[in-house]
Amino acid sequence: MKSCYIVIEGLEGAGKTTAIKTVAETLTNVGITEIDFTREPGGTPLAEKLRKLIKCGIAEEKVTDKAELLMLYAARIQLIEYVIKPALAKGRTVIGDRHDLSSQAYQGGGREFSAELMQVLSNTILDNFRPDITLYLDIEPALGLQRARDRGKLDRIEKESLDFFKRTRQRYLELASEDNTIITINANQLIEEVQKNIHQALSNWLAAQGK
Ligand code: T5A
Repeated sequence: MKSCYIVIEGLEGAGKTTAIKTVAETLTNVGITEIDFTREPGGTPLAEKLRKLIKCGIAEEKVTDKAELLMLYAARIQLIEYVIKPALAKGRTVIGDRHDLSSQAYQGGGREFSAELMQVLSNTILDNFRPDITLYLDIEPALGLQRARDRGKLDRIEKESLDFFKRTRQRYLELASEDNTIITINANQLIEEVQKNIHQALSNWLAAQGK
C-alpha cells in the first residue's frame, strides 16, 4: 500500500491535537498502522531549536519578519529531508501537525509577504514536495485565541493582534478554495461534531484512493 503524507492545519485553538488522534484512528480502522507523527516548526534537533526561537524569540533582539520566515523554511526542509521523506520511502504514513500551508497563511497572509515571494520560496526550498491531503480546520480567530488563552501563557506569535489572525484565516480560506487537496472542516462546532466530520472526510478520501 502506497504511503501518504496527511497534514492538519488551522489557527491556534482550532483543535489540531484532537484531529490528529481522529486521523490516526481512521487510518488504523482501514489497516494503515505504520504511522509517524511530525509537527512544524520542529521534528529534528535543529528544527526543534528553531521552533524555540520562532515561538519564544530571544530577550536581546527582536525577531524580524524575514528572519522568522527563513527560520520556518530552514526548519521545514530539515524535517522533510531527515524525517518525512525517509518515512515515506519506508512505506510509512506521516501525519503532520502543520506544513507549508501554515507559512502561506501566517507569513503570506498575517505578515503580508507577497504571494509571489511566498511561492518562489516554497518552490525553491521545497522543490514541489507537498502533502497528499491537507485537512484545514477553519475556526473564527477570536474563538481559537480564546481556547489558546484558556490553556495558559501565549507565545510570541499567539500575542499577535486579532487582525493578524483574521488575515491568516482569510489566506487559509483563499488557498483552500483553489486547491482540491485541501479539505476545509468547520472547527467552530462541538468537538464531537468536528471529529465526525474529519473521520468522514478522510474516509471518503481514502476510499477514493482505493484504501
Ligand atoms: N507558524 C507555524 C507560523 O507562523 N508559520 C508556519 O509556517 C508554521 C509551521 C506553532 C506556531 O507557529 C506558527 C503558528 C503557531 O503560532 P504551536 O504550539 O505548534 O505553534 O501552535 P498551534 O499549532 O497553534 O497549537 P495549538 O495547540 O495552539 O493549537 P491546536 O493544536 O489546534 O489546539 P488544541 O487541539 O490543543 O486545542 C486547544 C484547546 O481547545 C480545546 C482543546 O481541548 C484544547 O484545550 N478544543 C475545543 N474546545 C471546544 N470545542 C472544540 N471543538 C475544541 N477543539 C479543541
